[in-house]
Amino acid sequence: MKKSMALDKLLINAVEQLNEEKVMELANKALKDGLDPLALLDLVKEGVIKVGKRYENQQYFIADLIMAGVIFKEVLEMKEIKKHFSSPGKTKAGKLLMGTVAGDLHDIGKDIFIGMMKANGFETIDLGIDVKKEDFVKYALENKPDIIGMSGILSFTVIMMKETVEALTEAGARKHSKIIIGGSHLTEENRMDIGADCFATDASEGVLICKKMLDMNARI
Ligand code: B12
Repeated sequence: MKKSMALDKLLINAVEQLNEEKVMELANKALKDGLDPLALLDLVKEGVIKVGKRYENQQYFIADLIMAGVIFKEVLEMKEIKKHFSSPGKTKAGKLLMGTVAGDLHDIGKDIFIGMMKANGFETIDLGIDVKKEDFVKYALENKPDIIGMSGILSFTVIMMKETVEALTEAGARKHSKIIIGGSHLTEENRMDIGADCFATDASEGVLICKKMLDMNARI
């Protein structure tokens, strides 16, 4: 137990130091020692939050944010994580249409949510990053998803989310679809202002909420 706590700290540290090689070595070791793949992602997330703080304090620069993203993506490519995020087979729990809203290029949170929804039997359509409200509307009308998910990591994206929700409402896309917004900065107050059906600050919480909305049991 003591040993694994130490590994946790080492891993978070290695991410904060942007030591890619060390992160991968520790991540492999942690999984070999039996760490849950999702717990590993939480540790890496803790590390990149520290990178973000250093950026805010001007100890780190944009190149360092880029490196943090590269490291996170490398962890997401590990076979244990990919396996965890793969679809369980033919089960069709529902359809998710997902994108990061206009003006925002962050896609790691979006990809984790998509992975978890896939693992829960959802068919997923990924619109990518910097998605215009017109595209959310177009693909929502075409695909009639059960859930429309929007990711926004930058604080100002609440404005884009609100405009996108308004456009979806005007186009009648909400007849078939529930809207979930996600991002660590979001609050219930934001959700009400934006007009989404629900919000989550964490991907696994988002899956539970979606399953609940569609009345199913979640497998996280
Ligand atoms: C890596 C990174 C980048 C990379 C992104 C690479 C990529 N492929 O995504 C790059 C270099 C592109 C980048 C750019 C910028 N970034 Co940046 N970036 C980060 C960093 C370090 C990590 C982000 C990350 O991946 N976190 C890990 C994931 C797993 O966490 P997450 O995104 O929050 O997602 C979780 C939840 O939010 C939730 N979730 C997310 N979406 C959804 C959706 C649904 C539906 C659900 C249910 C849940 C959900 O689930 C996820 C898992 O639990 C953060 C620091 C931080 N505190 O997050 C800064 C940060 C987000 N960036 C920041 C800034 C300022 C920028 C730039 C403006 C910098 C600049 N001057 O250019 C640009 C903006 C570019 C743009 N237009 O988007 C600020 C944002 C400040 C703010 N409050 O708005 C942060 C917080 C850093 C800081 N502390 O200052 N960045």
